[in-house]
Amino acid sequence: MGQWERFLEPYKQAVDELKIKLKGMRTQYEIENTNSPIEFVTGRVKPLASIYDKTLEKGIAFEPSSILVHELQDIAGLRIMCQFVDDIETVVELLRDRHDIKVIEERDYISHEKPSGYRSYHMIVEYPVQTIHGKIQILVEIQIRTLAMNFWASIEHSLNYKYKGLFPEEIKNRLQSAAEAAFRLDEEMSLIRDEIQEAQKYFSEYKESGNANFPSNSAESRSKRS
Ligand code: 0O2
Ligand code: 0O2
Repeated sequence: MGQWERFLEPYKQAVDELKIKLKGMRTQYEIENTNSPIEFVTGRVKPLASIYDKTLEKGIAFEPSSILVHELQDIAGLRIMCQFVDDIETVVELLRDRHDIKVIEERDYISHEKPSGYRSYHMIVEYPVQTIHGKIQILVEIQIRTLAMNFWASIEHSLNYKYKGLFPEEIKNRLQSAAEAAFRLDEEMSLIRDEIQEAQKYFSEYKESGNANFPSNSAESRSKRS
């Protein structure tokens, strides 16, 4: 197990560092009192059991090697959740502009959803990790998706695990139509985006105020702010 621990440590470091940096972007929007395109961020190093499954699937040896690094580009994985579909493009631009990561590949499963119904924007980036033996470049997969896309993907992922990818036809069809429903939900929410964001701003001001002397209805607050 020692060799895996040594191999995976820089991946863990990359995930931890990037999680802090991405959460920092969200905090900066909050400080500037601007709606953040990032709702929340999660990250993980692929568990050994999943790495093992993938090596079987790809027909490569289950051992730390350059082939493994090349074939499994999501050993380090970050996921960025957004409220609105348009936020995804904003986050992608923010990531492209960063000097601490180099974008290697982008996959747009939003305009081109997978046959399963899966939607998400994927970026494979290179991120430098400083080890005691010097700098190494780590490949990281960043998945960017809306809350609705995330809801669908989490459910489908669990079902996929249960059925080992061999869905009964009815479940497969229902999942595809649920994916379309999730996408329509995103579209509907985008139509009232301004209204939602104004309400969210009002709510966070309300929470920060500790209630003291805070206008008791949103109409009053809106008229004061305009
Ligand atoms: P805060 O202050 O709540 O944002 P971690 O190691 O805990 O930072 P991990 O293990 O990669 O992160 O993922 P985890 O624990 O599943 O969730 C990461 C963060 O996302 C947590 O916040 C969760 O509260 C937040 N989160 C998870 N699901 C949702 C959700 O559906 N909506 C929202 N808004 N947030 C969610 P933090 O980082 O602990 O701190
Ligand atoms: P996990 O458990 O999330 O780590 P490959 O990695 O070779 O299978 P490819 O084409 O290189 O596939 O990568 P792709 O398809 O761009 O991205 C793979 C990851 O995207 C998956 O990782 C999932 O996280 C997610 N994903 C892709 N398609 C689907 C889908 O139909 N449903 C769900 N729920 N997620 C999907 P893993 O390793 O498969 O799983």
